[in-house]
Amino acid sequence: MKTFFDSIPFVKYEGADSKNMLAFRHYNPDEIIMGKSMREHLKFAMSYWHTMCAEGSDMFGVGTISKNYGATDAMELAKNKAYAAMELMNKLDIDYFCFHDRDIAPEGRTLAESNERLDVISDLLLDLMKQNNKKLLWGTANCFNNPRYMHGAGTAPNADVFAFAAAQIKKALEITVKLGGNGYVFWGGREGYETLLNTDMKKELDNMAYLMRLAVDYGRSIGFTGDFYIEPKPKEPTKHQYDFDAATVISFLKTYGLDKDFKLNIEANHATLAGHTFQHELAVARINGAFGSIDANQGDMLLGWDTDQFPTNIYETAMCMLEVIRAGGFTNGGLNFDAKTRRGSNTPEDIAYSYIAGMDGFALGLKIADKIIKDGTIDSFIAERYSSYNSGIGKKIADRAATIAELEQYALSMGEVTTNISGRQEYLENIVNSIMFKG
Ligand code: XUL
Ligand code: CO
Repeated sequence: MKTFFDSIPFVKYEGADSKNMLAFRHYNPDEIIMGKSMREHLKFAMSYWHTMCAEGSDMFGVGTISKNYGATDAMELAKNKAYAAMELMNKLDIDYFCFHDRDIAPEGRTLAESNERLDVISDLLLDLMKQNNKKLLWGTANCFNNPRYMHGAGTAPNADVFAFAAAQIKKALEITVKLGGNGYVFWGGREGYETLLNTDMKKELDNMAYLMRLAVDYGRSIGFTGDFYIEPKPKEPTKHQYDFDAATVISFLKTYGLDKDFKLNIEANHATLAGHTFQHELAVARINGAFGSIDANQGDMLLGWDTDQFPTNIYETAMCMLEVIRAGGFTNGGLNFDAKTRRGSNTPEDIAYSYIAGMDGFALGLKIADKIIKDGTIDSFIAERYSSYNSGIGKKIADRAATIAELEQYALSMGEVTTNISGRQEYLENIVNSIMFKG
């Protein structure tokens, strides 16, 4: 079999003291934490688009790394990419991957030709996945790149575009089911607007929901039992994306009766673009029963766009894994590295260094989250902070058995509140630091 990543070894766990940067220092796939292996907890996935396709171009310059895989035509390229993807996942010990339809097979001159190409490549991927024991975390359709989607896909003012998007999503669902995908993602790339001077917001939202309803009904009819996800993002490419953040998306799903079939795919960099922490978005999803999957990356707090960097901030990965554990862990979801090497990190080894950094970052995050839970200070502090609801007037409120007149009587007889106690934020931050760093 042709190989493409000869400079990358099979990466193994060597422990925290290893000096080998092409080894895992913290990700020990078989180590058991809270009764489950790290492999099962973390469910790492490779993003096909960044890792197999993107060549490092930006608005000011062309690519800096070739993802040509020695191919001379578009279909040979797609096939070589599939082989290369398996080789890389094997070397990095990653079990899952995620793709857009157009990442795995190039768009043809017609929709029919695009679909035929998807058939050919998905046949190949199916074989390769069986041989290499790889799984599809989720599939999706790229309904944002082609100029036909300049005004949106499901939210386009042009019904022909809506129909085209529906057809593309139908095929992407078929491929996802064929490859045993656990999830199907809607990221509303162009589903937003630039100005209300030309936009009927209600019509666009109604249409977007209808497209999702069509996808759910069709997906279920062809045997898709996994989760549909919406991936919230507040801006970029449009000024105002409809799927702004977790709370907006949950309200949308409930309004249109889609909440039984959809969960959320939370991306760290999208959370911060919305002015939230990653942990906030995960918690909003969790408390609404909508926690699904994660696009693992990090942004740059000095920049106002989606930098999709590999996650190396351990405080963030720890808070993320704390939320994942509180949500009961992943079922159909996992940690997809929706992340790319910087434009200046342009060698195949940089891809390996990046994944190792991200995987070790989340392995450490998992270990720290486990320690925070076992230590118990944070959880018991939170429980204690609300303990006034366990007895007396608080118990009545908690039981929803109080009347407003009774509460007034209580307040009048109290005179003034004298029972507020410190929230101890800095103390708690230092507790987390004392668990994370032993010096
Ligand atoms: C874009 C983004 C997408 C989705 C899949 O910001 O995150 O790659 O994850 O379409
Ligand atoms: Co993403």
